[in-house]
Amino acid sequence: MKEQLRQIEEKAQSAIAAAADLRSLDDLRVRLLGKKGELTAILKQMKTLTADERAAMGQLANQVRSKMETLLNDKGAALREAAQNARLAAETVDITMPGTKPPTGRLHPLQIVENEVREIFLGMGFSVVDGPEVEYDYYNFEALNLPPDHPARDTQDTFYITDNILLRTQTSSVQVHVMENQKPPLRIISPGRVYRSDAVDATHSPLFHQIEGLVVDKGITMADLKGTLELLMQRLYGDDCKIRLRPHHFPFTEPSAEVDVMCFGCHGAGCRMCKGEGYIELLGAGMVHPKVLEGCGIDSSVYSGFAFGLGLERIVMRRYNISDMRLLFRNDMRFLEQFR
Ligand code: 2NL
Repeated sequence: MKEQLRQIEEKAQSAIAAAADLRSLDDLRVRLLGKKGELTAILKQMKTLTADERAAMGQLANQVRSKMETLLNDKGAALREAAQNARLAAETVDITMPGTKPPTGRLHPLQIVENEVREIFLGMGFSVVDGPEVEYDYYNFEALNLPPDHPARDTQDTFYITDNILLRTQTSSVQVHVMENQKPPLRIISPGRVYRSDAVDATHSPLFHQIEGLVVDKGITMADLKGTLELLMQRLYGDDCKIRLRPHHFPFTEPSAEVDVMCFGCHGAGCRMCKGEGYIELLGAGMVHPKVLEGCGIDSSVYSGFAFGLGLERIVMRRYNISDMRLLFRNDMRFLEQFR
């Protein structure tokens, strides 16, 4: 029996030493010390011994048991520490590694230039107003001196929701709302999407962007109009930029003008880009028609104003030398990534 105990201890010692992980060590603990374990089996044979022998054997068995327990516990601690160390090594973060940059978006060229124009006008004391893209016929046409059957409606054919609700063709509609609801002095711009029933080509799109401006106060003249637009163009294209007003007709302004900017290909001398003109047409403007003011409840004998409308696409194409408007709407990343 003594020899058996010695063998159990010897076998246990090498088995514990060989245990590779906590699971097999646990199995081992059950096998060595459990109710069905080898040590228990020996103890069960003790009833065949004399009292003296039993005492001596019991003591020896207890020594073996506590020796095995100590070995099991020590091995358990060693395995746990090794597992912890392996995990720490595996999870080490090298804080000196360069990070992976998430791809950042950037502004669309239309937005870049719109923001620039906004800043220029905010600097001149204008406020920016927004309004609905779905409008009543009244705000898009009638209030702007374009009654039904007016021939100029042909050039601004649009998409109709009902007979008198449509997609706006200009952001003037926003300014009509402002004139109805606020008293002069007014200094506003209204940027936004507008719609026309046009076929798509290199210079046309059924959806495009406009920035309109409106100033109404006592004593506003054509000189204010020219000064304001000249400053805008100098901010956009450089301090030596000049503008030129040519007589034109719009139903909502009188007098009206088309505004040209000096060609920056040739600085006014005439070249291929401006077809020898020295100037390039960029926007339309004029003094707000008295009928438009009166229709909005503004006394045209006290107040006068100027207004202008410019197409954002045209400005952007000029600025970045883009020859086809469709590029602005195609969402091709190779194109869009070029703009800062
Ligand atoms: C163009 C250029 C223009 C206006 C827009 C306007 C707005 C109000 C009153 C009077 Cl509320 N006018 N806007 C004026 C002149 C030109 O846009 O080529 N339009 C067809």
